[in-house]
Amino acid sequence: MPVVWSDRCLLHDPGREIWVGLPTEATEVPARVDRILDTLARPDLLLAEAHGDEILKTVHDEGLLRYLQSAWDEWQASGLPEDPGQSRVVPYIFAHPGLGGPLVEPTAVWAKPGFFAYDTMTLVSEGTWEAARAAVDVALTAADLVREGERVAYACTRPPGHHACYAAYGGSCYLNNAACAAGALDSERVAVLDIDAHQCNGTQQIFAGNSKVIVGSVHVDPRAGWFPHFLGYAHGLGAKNLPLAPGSGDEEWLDAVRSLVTWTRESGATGLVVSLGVDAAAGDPTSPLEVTQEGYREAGAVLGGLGLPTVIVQEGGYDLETIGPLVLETLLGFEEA
Ligand code: SP5
Ligand code: ZN
Repeated sequence: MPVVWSDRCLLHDPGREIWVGLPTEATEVPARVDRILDTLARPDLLLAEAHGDEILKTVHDEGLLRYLQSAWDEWQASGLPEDPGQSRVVPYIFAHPGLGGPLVEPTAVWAKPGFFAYDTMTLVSEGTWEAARAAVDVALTAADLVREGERVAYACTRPPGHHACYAAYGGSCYLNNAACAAGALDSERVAVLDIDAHQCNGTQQIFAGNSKVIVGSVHVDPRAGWFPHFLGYAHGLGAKNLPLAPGSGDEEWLDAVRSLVTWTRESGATGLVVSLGVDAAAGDPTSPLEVTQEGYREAGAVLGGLGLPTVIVQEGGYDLETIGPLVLETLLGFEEA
């Protein structure tokens, strides 16, 4: 299958994540893309083509787009990297709904991130906008190929996108690449099936009440203490959520993937976007699911069995030793379906 990427996706360098107030090592690092592409070893890699903002503006609020585009420049111009010495854009105060409202976009450079970010783990560096915008181009280029007749295309996107909401960013995500791909497919009904270990709260919010796009997700049960904590429960409205207990392995996970596929078939969907996170694998540092490489290969085959025009969009997966093989096995499983 065609593999689309962009060297601009490497420009984002969050450096670290602020967790419980402390700087911890970044998990969403540029090397993830290198490891995937090294393993896929395709001589025929396609570079993303630049696309306009039309679809992006249907997926995201213009205020969020404007902010992300200028956030690092403003931060740098404000002198915060020298005093007090913070080289990444990071929030300190949040526009929490409990404040009541109306909440007004603040003027202070150090207050602005808390108007648009919902966690402290998703830092903005020099190059974050360029990389996130390039990832959208990667997803849109893959969608073009599928619209033009390819059965499936793989978008090697980074930073990931499925936690990015209409007007807010978080969960290592800034712009929702999979949502853009779904918006670009010309199928009358598109299913987005998300097999990342974490629930796709952004994708679900963006398409809530949308008649073209339906969203299903299998993920670790947020009730067991996992990101995104506030969302992703089975009773979540407007989407199919299949939360799994920590420790779940191939059997439980593949059962859930199969039921997402059955649900998709019954929905009459004619196009498919797969949000491919490989962080449900045993050994991934960010989730307690225990899926094997064979499990990912079988998931690829199950998803491929739908026989729909498909864009596969990269989401999470943080174990640098196994991220490449896990993606490769999934794509091979899809191709052999
Ligand atoms: C796209 C994607 O997979 N995003 C993952 C976002 C989940 N990150 C939440 C991490 C929770 C904090 N764990 C800190 C452990 C420190 N030892
Ligand atoms: Zn994830």
